[in-house]
Amino acid sequence: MHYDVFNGDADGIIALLQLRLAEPRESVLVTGVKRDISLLKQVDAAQANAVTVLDISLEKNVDALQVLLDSDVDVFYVDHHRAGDIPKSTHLKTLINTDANTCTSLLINDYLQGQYVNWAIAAAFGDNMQASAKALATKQGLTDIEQAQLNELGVYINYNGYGATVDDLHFNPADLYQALLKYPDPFTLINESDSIFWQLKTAYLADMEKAQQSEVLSDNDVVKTIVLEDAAWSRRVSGVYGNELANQSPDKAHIVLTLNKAKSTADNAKSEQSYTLSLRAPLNNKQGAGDICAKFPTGGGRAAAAGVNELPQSRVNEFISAVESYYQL
Ligand SMILES: [Mn+2]
Repeated sequence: MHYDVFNGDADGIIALLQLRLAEPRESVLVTGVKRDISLLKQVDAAQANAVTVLDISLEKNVDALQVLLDSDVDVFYVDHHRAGDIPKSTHLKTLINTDANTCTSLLINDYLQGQYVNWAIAAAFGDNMQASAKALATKQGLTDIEQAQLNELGVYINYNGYGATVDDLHFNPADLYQALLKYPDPFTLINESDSIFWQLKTAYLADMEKAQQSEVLSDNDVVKTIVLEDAAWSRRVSGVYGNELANQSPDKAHIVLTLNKAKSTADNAKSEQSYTLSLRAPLNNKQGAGDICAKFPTGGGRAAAAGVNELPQSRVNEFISAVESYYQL
């Protein structure tokens, strides 16, 4: 049995899409919401003979990876997140590059020598790698309108991956992948009325309109912080809204806080509110976000974009100060 394990965001979905358009294969799909990156442990080592892993940190999946390698399962691992110590094994083939300007779909695009480059461009836009996406699009001779269309497509697929659980999402990422597999050329999808592209666009615009009305908790030259309510739409839109804020003010860091569901404990009076936090480094200074978040429990991520799954309300100001002092000139 072959397993395809992939992050449920645009980069993960489109990395697999390119690979399976080029090399069709029956496989068991393992994916989830964008934040769910402990995916490899879902693979049954007894059932698997080969596994492809896309766009999830090797460091965060190394224990499950070691189990597979010890069971003589062949693993092809492609990613751009923190890798940690990569196990040495004849069963492991890796394509890993943690450069802040590349993503898994761009690595796959290189691997496939540009066979589905329009999809790769959409994915790079979706992962907010604007400069890399534009450079590749320009190299392909795409018009400004075509570039804008692929940008939209990437943003909408990426937006679909955000949520606390798959129930928050419009489409289960595995279903979305299956649906997109019918379109070797993303422009066919874009030009088809009522396609998933248009369904996602309508949903996205409705959520973004709500985000624009949200509370601004802090704003200065260094960092802007906004707060979203505890609702499915907030959990869907938070990451993409963070990207939009970053693109509007490329010299600023951005924090998006989304209130978590209150935990129902017997001890309710003592339980504290917490936030899911997403931090974006200034686009013009893509560093530090992962390090700042890693200083807080349940935090981590990449240099350019990182997060904390449960930041207690009492530590919000401390977090904002940490971001301020890190990026202050
Ligand atoms: Mn990615």
